[in-house]
Amino acid sequence: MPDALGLTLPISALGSRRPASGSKSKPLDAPALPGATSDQDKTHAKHQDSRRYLSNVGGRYGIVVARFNSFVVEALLDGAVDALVRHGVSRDDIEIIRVPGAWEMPVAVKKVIEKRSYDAVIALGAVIRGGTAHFEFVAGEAAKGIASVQNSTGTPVAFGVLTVDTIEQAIERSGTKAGNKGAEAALCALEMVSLFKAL
Ligand code: INI
Repeated sequence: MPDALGLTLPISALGSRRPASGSKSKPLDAPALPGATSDQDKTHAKHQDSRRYLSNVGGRYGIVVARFNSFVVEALLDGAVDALVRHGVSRDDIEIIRVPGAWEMPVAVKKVIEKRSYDAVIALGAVIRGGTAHFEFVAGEAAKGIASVQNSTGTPVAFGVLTVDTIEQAIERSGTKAGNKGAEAALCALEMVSLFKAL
């Protein structure tokens, strides 16, 4: 095939993103993510698209926040709101709903989904083992309950509930050396909304 200089290039020199002549595969119209190989690019093209455009996702979000261990959870909330707003979500499209503790989160998330029909919900809390003998119950039921609500309603519910052994570990994950799990949960919510729009 002649190039701009009139030279003939082999098909392989055109790069892996152009389908071979006669191939039924569609050309990909978006650039590959840095580091993606051609095989990854083809296999995960749709998935990658849903990650690519997080800035234009939009959508409406409910954030269900536990008051227990609020010194940590409020930092998760700051991280989550910051991540949503930085990716273009309007503050008017974010509602914050507070509940007493992680135990109350599943039923609250379910009610919020039923009454508000958000595109996604973000559940934020912190269950710290050192703080209670019933850690296993609270953490286990919060996780199971939230998963169950997500699966039964079909609305994405990002799990931003820390389940850690110590207060130090909680602090590490709420905006210090291990990042901010609230912000990470918000990015997951954005990605799921983007994905569901694209499907
Ligand atoms: N709730 C939490 O969110 N985190 C905890 O670490 C915690 N501890 O340790 O007990 C906790 N307990 C409260 C629980 O979630 C309920 O609010 C309470 O049992 C009333 O139903």
